[in-house]
Amino acid sequence: MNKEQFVLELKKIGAIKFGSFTLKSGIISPFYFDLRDMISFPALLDGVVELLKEKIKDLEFDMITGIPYTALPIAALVAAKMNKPLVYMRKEEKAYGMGSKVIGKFAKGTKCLVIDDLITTGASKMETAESYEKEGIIIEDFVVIIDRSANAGKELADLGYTLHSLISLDEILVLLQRKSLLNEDRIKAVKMFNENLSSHVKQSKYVNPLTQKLLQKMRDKSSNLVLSLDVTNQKEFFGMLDQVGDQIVMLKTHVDIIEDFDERFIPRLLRYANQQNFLIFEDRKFADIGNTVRHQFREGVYRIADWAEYVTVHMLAGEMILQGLFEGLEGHSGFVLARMSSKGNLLNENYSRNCFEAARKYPQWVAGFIGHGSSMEDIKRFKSKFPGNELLLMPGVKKEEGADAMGQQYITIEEAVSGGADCIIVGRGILEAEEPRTEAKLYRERAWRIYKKRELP
Ligand code: 5BU
Repeated sequence: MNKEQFVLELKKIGAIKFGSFTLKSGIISPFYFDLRDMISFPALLDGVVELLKEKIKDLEFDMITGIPYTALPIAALVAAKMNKPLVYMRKEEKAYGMGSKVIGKFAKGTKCLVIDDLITTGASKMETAESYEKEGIIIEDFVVIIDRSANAGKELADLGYTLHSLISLDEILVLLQRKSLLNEDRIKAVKMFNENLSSHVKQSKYVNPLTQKLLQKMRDKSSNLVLSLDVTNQKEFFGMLDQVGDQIVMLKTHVDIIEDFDERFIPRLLRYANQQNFLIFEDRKFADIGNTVRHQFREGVYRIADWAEYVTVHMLAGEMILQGLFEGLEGHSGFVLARMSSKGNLLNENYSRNCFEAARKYPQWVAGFIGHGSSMEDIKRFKSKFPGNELLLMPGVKKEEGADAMGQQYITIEEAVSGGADCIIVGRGILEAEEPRTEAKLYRERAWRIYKKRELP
């Protein structure tokens, strides 16, 4: 069976349909693909197995898996015919004490090829890869029967995976049109539907109002450098700003470490922010109940809400903390701590995911996340799970990798920004340099060059 015959057969058995279909999400789609029933047609099943074998014959892998349910029987046949072991992962949550979620025998470090029926976005494939990787199985390649996505191949490539597909949506359209099985109008509808989907994604970019302001300032100053000005008196504080203020897009403060803090500090800080054109970000790491953080943010000695555009927020106390902080205020947003840079921190993957879920509901109050990673790819994967187009701010950045004596861990500017950091937060890398101004300039230029290539090509 060749590809053309295969597509025609799929159409015949109703596995690919064109018309008007209401999807689970409520969206009306002009096409619908469902390959589940293929197993009831032996010739078709045999045909797809042969096509898949041909597709993967030159790839390197030790075993095969199929994503349940649709792709599993297909993967089993391919594996048996290629004399490769098969494993799969149970869909159900693991009951206590059942051991690995993977069914089948394998050794850690084994390279596994993943077969699936369809791909719509790279996200679910990435989740699959991660669950296998957690079990010590290496995933590099995905093979799908139909690629109906806009650019899942690129999304996966960015994360270090390769997508191979038997056939794309476009190929199916061309083929069916050639056979007069699909009219012009239907084809137009499908194309329009896909274009709308992708422009919808683009339009929803950066709904947080403050984010626009930050992005504009970044472009105006050609800088995505945030200075973490962790010094303990006003003289050093403003002395440093005199040197580096024009290089940074935002100033990150820990106002409570200024030992000679008095009523002159904030007006002076605001004058600098105005003259040197930077935003202010108090890294207060709020973590209490809504009522308490409201006082901490708006009242007390520091009255942070009077002068800081951004603050950091822990999600430990639950999402209502956002309401406590921001409700009824304008011109303020939070960065949620989804990962930290310090060794042994307790913000694990599950915690990050919960942060994303909570933040998803409050785009007006969450401008982005604070995060870190062990490598560029680790950061890319982390960022790809953000619910929308939130910004990623990254502390723990220096020219060279390393650590301090109290648990801080550093990655390089290049890894941070290539991985997806929108701004880098740098403290001692600049503060302890012999010439802070030269150093700030260097950090700015190096981070901006990569960011610009990534976001403003
Ligand atoms: P450094 O001097 O570049 O190591 O300073 C880093 C700053 O970022 C410092 O003010 C920390 O409080 C802050 N920080 C961090 O280092 N790691 C984190 O995960 C978070 C904040 Br959140």
